[in-house]
Amino acid sequence: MIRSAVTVSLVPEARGGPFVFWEDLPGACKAAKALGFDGIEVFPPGPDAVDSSVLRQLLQDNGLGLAAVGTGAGWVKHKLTLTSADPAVRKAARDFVRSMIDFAGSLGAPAIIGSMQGRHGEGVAPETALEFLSEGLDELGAHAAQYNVPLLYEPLNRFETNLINRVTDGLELLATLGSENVLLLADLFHMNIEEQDIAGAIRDGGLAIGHIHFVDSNRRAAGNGHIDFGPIARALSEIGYEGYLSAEAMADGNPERAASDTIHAFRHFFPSDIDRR
Ligand code: LER
Ligand code: MN
Repeated sequence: MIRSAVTVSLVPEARGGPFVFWEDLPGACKAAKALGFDGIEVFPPGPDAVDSSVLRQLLQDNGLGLAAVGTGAGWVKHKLTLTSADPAVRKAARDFVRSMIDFAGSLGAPAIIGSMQGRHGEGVAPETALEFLSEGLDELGAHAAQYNVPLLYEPLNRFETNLINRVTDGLELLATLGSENVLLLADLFHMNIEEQDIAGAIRDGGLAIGHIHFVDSNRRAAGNGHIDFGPIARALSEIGYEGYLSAEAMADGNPERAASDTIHAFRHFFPSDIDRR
């Protein structure tokens, strides 16, 4: 069964970024429950920003799952990346992500490596950056395994990374890893820029896809841009996708509207996943 989720950012420095709810975690949980979402995806400033027992209780009280935890604050707040030229920065980046995996894993959720992957250049050759990335993903994927959750690696569009932009390149990267515990996060916004055929790329990804950022072409809530979600829904059904579709979208100052547009699109394109409840 495919489940719906909506993002909540707790990072003031990320203001203007693609998150639906902002700062008020209890309020976001209440709104997500009222609209009928299955879960939330949280973007916290760090591993200690939210008490995990408080979050567990909030999730339980609202009948929500924790879909995933973003680690991008390591970049936004501390300028850490797994591919920095500076070994001390690479180490601090791995330490940061490891602690986020511990936070998310203790709640049964995977952590996401998106902007923490960094980019090549500034003294780091392309092959070297990919080696640094593989080393980081291997170590962190193995760390996540103790919680029985994968580590999610997200290809980003060319304006955000020059490392891996497409699903098939992501598959090649996963093939270089010793850990089998790293899965791909397919973000429809990035895919709309980089893939020739979004549904085809999802079929190529198959069960290596562990999470989806469900969003439209212009990074607004699904239904507000020009992505054709019908073929995407069919491709997800064909590959037997059973994870979350998580709304990582710009709210344009109206989180309730972005969330309600998302859940309407979800119900429209994934009716059998609603019926099976
Ligand atoms: C960044 O563009 C993105 O899509 C996030 O999910 C990365 O953390
Ligand atoms: Mn994303």
